[in-house]
Amino acid sequence: MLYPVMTESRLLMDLSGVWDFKLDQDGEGFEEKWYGRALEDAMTMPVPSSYNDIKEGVDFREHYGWVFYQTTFRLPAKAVQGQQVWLRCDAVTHHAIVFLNGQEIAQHRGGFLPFEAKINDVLEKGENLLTIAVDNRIDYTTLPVGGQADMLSGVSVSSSGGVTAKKRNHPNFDFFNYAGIIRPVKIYTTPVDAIRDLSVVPEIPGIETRRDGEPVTALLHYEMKTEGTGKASVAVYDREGNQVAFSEGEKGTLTISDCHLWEPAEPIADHAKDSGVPEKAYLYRVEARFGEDVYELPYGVRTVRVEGTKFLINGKPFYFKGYGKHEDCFPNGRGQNLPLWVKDLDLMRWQGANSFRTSHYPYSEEMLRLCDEEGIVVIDETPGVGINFDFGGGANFGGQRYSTFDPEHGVQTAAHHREVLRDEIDRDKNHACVVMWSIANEPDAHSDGAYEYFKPLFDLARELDPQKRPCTMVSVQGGGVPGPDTDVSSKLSDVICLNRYYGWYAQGGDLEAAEQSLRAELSRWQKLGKPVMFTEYGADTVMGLHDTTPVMFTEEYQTAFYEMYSRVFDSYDFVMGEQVWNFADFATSQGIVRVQGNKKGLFTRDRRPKLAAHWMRQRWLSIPNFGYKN
Ligand code: GCB
Repeated sequence: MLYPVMTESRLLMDLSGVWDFKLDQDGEGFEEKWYGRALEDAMTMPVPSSYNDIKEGVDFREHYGWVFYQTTFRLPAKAVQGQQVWLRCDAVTHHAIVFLNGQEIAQHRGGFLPFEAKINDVLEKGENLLTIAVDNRIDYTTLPVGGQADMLSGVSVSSSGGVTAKKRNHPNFDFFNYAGIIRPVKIYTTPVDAIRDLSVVPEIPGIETRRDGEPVTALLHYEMKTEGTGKASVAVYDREGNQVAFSEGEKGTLTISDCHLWEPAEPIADHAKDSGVPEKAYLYRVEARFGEDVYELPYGVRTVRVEGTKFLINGKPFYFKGYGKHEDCFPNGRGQNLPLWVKDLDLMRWQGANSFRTSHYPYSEEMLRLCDEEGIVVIDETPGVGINFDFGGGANFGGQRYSTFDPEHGVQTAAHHREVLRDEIDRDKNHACVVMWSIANEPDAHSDGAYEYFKPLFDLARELDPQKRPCTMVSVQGGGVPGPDTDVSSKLSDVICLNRYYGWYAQGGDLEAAEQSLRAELSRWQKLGKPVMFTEYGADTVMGLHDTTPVMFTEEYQTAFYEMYSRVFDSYDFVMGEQVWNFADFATSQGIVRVQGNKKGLFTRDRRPKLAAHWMRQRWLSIPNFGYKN
């Protein structure tokens, strides 16, 4: 689905603002048709934002079920006359039903990807009443997965005899289940004959043997999807606005000679002198025309490929330095926060990092556009998290021991997983920053049924992605002896991505033993001959806790932990990346192992650096983006 932009043929209106809002605590909103008239006794609520922390009290934070959002708008008649008019929700978490003037116009499952509906037939000339009902319930059929008891304090249900005061969500994942209209709601127009999709695939002959600085010719293979009739063409413009390539037809190849490649940015050496737009993250403007319709796309030209144990960007071995992250802040929750995201990318470049993973769901399109512009490399993850009853125990706290893929009692997410993967690739396929798809985070990759569940998803990703990026699934430390023999990612993933907590959840406080286990495991993966990277490793650290002996939870322990892991990574050539857990502290459900959230950030939730952030900065500033291990 194309990101909506304003062009000479398209209008774009953003309905962000303060909307009316009501919790449907007694489950009567649909029966009473709240969507058919102005919400009674409504309160104010910003859009976009999660609602949980905006208003005070447990009723908001722990709400279970539906809420209703409402606003009104009028459209300028002349501007929409003779045009297709679309309403687009960038993300509503997790399940949405949209009503316009009392009529249902869209339903959507999944909280992190866009959906849209054509609204011409329902639009009124004067005021329009828009209502979005949002459900935050998660269970065995949703992604992320909800269980029957909290992952972090799962014992509570069985040891309390099953007594709970109110129905609640039980996330089978370690981040707060923020909900609401978390990204903007927009209206856009297109002419009747319109471009519906555009995909652009780079090919750079000779890139593998090119020396830095040598001129390159790039071929861009493009394909448009259109509706109606019209003449199609695509032009490419450079940063100065010069046309550098042109082709006619809905499908074709554009040739850019002396092409500027898109490359990950260098760290910012001097913030005051930095222009902000890294020279290396070069973006062209691709302009597609069909009849009267014009659509444009910022576009970076680069190639990505795995060869042996190397991850090649533009034919050169890239070393990932960065983080697992979250879209998380106070009080917006997972709601769009442009100042924070720009700040985060600046902090990354301050620290010498070059990448992050969109753990554990697709991030906002605004963030990906920023990463294209700022030269930050992204591993794009689906919301496939919590597909692991052995680890999270979502189904098993009553002692049942159901297997994750048990046809009757296990997860029922396969069809939805295909749906989100399809939509995510469709949304993000043109981003230069996206270099790999992560099909799932820490699924049960050891049990019977894992291969059968995941193989079709890998096949689907490889079929759907026009750029054929590498695919991975992020491996959990659990479910037997960690290593390639039991983990199906060894068969499926192009890059082995490991989340490891030796020295924290295992061998906590004993970094010497942790180092031995880490080395032992790495030597097991080495035999596979695939690239290996760490997508999580970290220790909870409460800012301000110090000790002369590095003990758990102190800033000294976090630093010692990262020193140990870094030493190990540096001694194995096939380890081609390190992404710490986590960029910043973040909110989680309540539980006995979380003190107001997960504290494994290098930065606090309000982005102050812990001791280890400075240590990591020294390390990463000395590691080049390319050729670190040759
Ligand atoms: C993990 C999960 C991540 C958690 C992290 C932790 O393995 O992938 O979502 O937050 O561990 O801190 O426990």
